[in-house]
Amino acid sequence: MPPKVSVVMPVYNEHATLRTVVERVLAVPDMNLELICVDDGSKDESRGILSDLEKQHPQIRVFLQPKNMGKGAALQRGIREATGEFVLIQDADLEYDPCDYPLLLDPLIQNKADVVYGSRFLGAAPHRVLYFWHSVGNKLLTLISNCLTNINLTDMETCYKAFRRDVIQSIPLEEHRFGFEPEITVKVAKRHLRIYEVGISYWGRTYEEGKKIGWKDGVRALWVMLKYAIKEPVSMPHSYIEPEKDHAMQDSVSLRN
Ligand SMILES: Nc1nc2c(ncn2[C@@H]2O[C@H](COP(=O)(O)OP(=O)(O)OP(=O)(O)O)[C@@H](O)[C@H]2O)c(=O)[nH]1
Ligand SMILES: [Mg+2]
Repeated sequence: MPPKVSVVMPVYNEHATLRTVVERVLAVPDMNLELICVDDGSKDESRGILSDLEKQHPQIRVFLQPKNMGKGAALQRGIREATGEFVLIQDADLEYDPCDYPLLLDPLIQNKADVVYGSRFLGAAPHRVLYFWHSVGNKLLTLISNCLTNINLTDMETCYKAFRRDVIQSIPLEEHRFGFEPEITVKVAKRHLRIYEVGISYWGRTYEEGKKIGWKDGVRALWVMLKYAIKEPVSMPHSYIEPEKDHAMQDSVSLRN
């Protein structure tokens, strides 16, 4: 039996894509997963759709936020409820492809990584060609994040992030809206966790197709990065490397000492 994975899906007014994205998540072969959907006070039919899906599929657990509180708050709720060995974030639009789960989970399953980011700027998978200035903004935010944390990511803002559950549940999260990505990046970097990146496909959408993120979110991300770069203390992981599973890594650590 493969290790259990908790897929956490924040949902806000996603009636157009919700059924399809849930079907795609559940259709990934050879997975042992629970799908935790957190509705963030949707005003469209998303809640009704989630309640139908929960009745149809025993792997789905639905949680309702009392009002719209933001993606970060929805993720905090979902992460708290997770029971799998690993936790993976999945947006409820169709910009990311669940077929990439095996790629994302592989470094975690091999116990090489504590955290895996799916990068839209790496690899040969299809990437929709979209806004030039958006890609500049994304790369600039990633560059600033790298300067502040001294890690070499290529895509800090990616939605596809996967974690060991004990790791993500041990990190206190504070950002309620779109600050989740820069907050978690600074916090994992400060903890000196083992971070990997894998190239993923990206089926981005245009503003006409429903894209919402704008330049103000970029400014907010900058502020969040600076805030946690200053206030988050540096700490070392204590027991994240299981010795019996990772002799090679232990040996290389002792050789360096
Ligand atoms: N916009 C928005 N999304 C939310 C909120 N709460 C939860 N979400 C969910 O968070 C995920 C990401 O939201 P998106 O609006 O797609 O944000 P994004 O992918 O960073 O930006 P886009 O380029 O606009 O797609 C989706 O699954 C949303 O349904 C909220 O308050 N506002
Ligand atoms: Mg999106």
